[in-house]
Amino acid sequence: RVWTRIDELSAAKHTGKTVLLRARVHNTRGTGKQAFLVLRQRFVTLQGVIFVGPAVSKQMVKFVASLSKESFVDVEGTIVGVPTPIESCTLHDIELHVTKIFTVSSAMPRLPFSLDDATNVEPLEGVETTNSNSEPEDNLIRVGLDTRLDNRVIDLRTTTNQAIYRLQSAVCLLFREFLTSQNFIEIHSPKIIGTASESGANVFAVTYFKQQAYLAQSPQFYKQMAMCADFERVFEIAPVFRAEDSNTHRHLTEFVGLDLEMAFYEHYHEVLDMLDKLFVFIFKGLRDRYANEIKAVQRQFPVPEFKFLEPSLRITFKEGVAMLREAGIEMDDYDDLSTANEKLLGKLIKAKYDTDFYMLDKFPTAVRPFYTMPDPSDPNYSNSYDLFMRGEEILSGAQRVHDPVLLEERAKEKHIEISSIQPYVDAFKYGAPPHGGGGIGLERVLMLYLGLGNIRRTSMFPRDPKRVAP
Ligand code: ATP
Ligand code: AMO
Repeated sequence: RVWTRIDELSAAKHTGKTVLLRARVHNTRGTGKQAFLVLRQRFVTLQGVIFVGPAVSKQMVKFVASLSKESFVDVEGTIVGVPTPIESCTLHDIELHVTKIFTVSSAMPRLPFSLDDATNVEPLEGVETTNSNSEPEDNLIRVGLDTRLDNRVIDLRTTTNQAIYRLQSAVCLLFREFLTSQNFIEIHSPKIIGTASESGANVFAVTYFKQQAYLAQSPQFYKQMAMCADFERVFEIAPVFRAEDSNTHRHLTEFVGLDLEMAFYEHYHEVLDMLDKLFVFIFKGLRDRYANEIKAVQRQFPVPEFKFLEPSLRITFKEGVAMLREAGIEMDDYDDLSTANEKLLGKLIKAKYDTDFYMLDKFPTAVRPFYTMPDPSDPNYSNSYDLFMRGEEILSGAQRVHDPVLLEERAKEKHIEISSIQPYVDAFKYGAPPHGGGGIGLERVLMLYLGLGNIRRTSMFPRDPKRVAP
């Protein structure tokens, strides 16, 4: 038997042909002698019709009309062209005249929510939308995020979610494609580690036989040790664990880290140049290869198109602080950016340069991890940077200290017990190339690119301080 996919069907090729499909029942409607059923595969729908006739009994029509939504069925029938377009289906110029239908797996008659309700336009708190009034004035039902996450498998069947997770896959694909083309290799570093790499407080401890171990907060030490081992250019796509009790729209306790590290020759800006090209490649790839998915998400979440410059905008931390001060913000030279100031700076930059993406270079040394290289010409600042999308951080990175003496000194200043990071420090004792890199949060990139306002919308089964199921 030959199985057909709905998205392969066309009036030109299939009119008059008999086809066999396995699909979900998106909905049904019966009128005695005939019944309509919308069949769905992933995000494409096709109208099916069944009439009483020589091969079809009245009971069969009744059975079709009574099928519960979301059931899986095997259907055989003939493809017929229709004179007036079927607005409610993706394929609007053909329908399927059903001759045989079998239930493969039936869904409970009551769903936690309807898929149609779950795709109604959603008001987005604190996110700029294309309509001036982001609070829709209609009586449509909206499904809350918790209800969706509690019933995630059903929620994920919506067209919007089908598109979001294809786009998530696309970001990883483009990340891999670009870096591979630049002679990076993909590595896999351990997720059970003996010591914290970022700071002590936010690690999940696990009992590891007779000793204590931790879930990796970042592949930081390992991607740097790969530099010491002469791999020159590496990347990793892997889970990152953070025991932060942050109940915000942008923190998860487990997220997917897109990390990279590279040796450079003369200046750490070689790393920034690489990051610039990487992000432009990703943004263009999404825009040019995934326009349909982006459109599908925008139907539910109407936000302005994501804008970027080529090459990307690059400003220094000092310049950023000056812009904030000009806007009336009081802050010291070496203060970190608060979340509010980060967002404000994003707005100021958008107004001035019309870009939703920029790089902020030369952060104060005091607010960066111990492994960050201070700027040799002014050690109050460092050779480190954050990248922002729509005014929120999506990447942190830096040139690293590759001199073991300075590394120990910097660790001690940050009150880190050297014995706890000894194997990492030792890695630099046998010669190490100057190198730098960065870590990106996959869910944040997608949330901000699409303007979804909550990171839980871009994590298939999100983990936050209150949620470990499903
Ligand atoms: P990010 O800065 O986005 O959190 P990061 O990994 O660099 O990413 P930190 O710099 O440690 O993490 O995060 C601190 C920022 O997150 C602060 O600016 C703070 O505003 C915000 N934040 C953290 N926890 C909370 C919380 N519980 N409620 C509100 N905001 C929080
Ligand atoms: P950092 O801790 O800033 O840097 O993390 C890098 C990027 O990871 C994402 N991110 C998160 N995403 C979701 N939930 C969280 N709780 C969360 N925390 C961070 C952000 C952030 O920009 N070792 C360095 C990277 C480096 O220097 O190479 C690091 O981990 O997008």
